[in-house]
Amino acid sequence: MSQETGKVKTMAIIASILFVSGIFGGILIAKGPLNPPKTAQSSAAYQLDLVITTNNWYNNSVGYQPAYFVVQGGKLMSSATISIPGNVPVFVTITDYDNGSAGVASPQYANVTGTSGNTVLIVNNTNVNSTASSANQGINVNGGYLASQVPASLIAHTFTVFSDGKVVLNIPVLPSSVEFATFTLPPGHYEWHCEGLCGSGPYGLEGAMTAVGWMAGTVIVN
Ligand SMILES: [Cu+2]
Repeated sequence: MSQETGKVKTMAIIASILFVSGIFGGILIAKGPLNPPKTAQSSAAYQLDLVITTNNWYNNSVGYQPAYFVVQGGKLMSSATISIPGNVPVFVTITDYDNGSAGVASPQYANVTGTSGNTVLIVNNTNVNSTASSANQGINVNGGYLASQVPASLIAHTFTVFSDGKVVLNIPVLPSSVEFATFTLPPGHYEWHCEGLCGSGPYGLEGAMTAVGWMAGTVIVN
């Protein structure tokens, strides 16, 4: 076989592979699920996962400070900018690893506002417990409590969202708790801030409380 014939044969084989894979590829694409229409996508609920941890090194004079993080793609990311879709129910889960309470600057932040029913489901090791029983596969579960308000002195942090300085969302967060709520916001740029006195300094308003990506940031609603 001459080199030229070999090249031609190789080309013919490559061409037929491309042709066959083209046909089957076409069939696979045609048989694949259709992309959902935009309207269906935009009406779907959105899951926002926030995590509060405490062992974050702030600086040598302040030491460790608490900080909010956003779970994205299985990783903890900065909370400096939180992006969520607009006019869509957002299911927010706040997991608070902070076991201490800080209190709040103003009693209004003890109220749950801007969530569905103005309530939050609070789950922690005190209010979720179980009792052995002969029914229910051997366990009776008491699962958290739905709160529209919490004692101000127990608050560890809040997730509070402002629009032009006005509170549009306030979720008080208790120590060592996981909280669940749903809210919907129209598109726009908002500010978020923790209103717990969780920072450093004599009033707990310094350190993390002044720092973007720690206890403050922007919420971009698209
Ligand atoms: Cu805080």
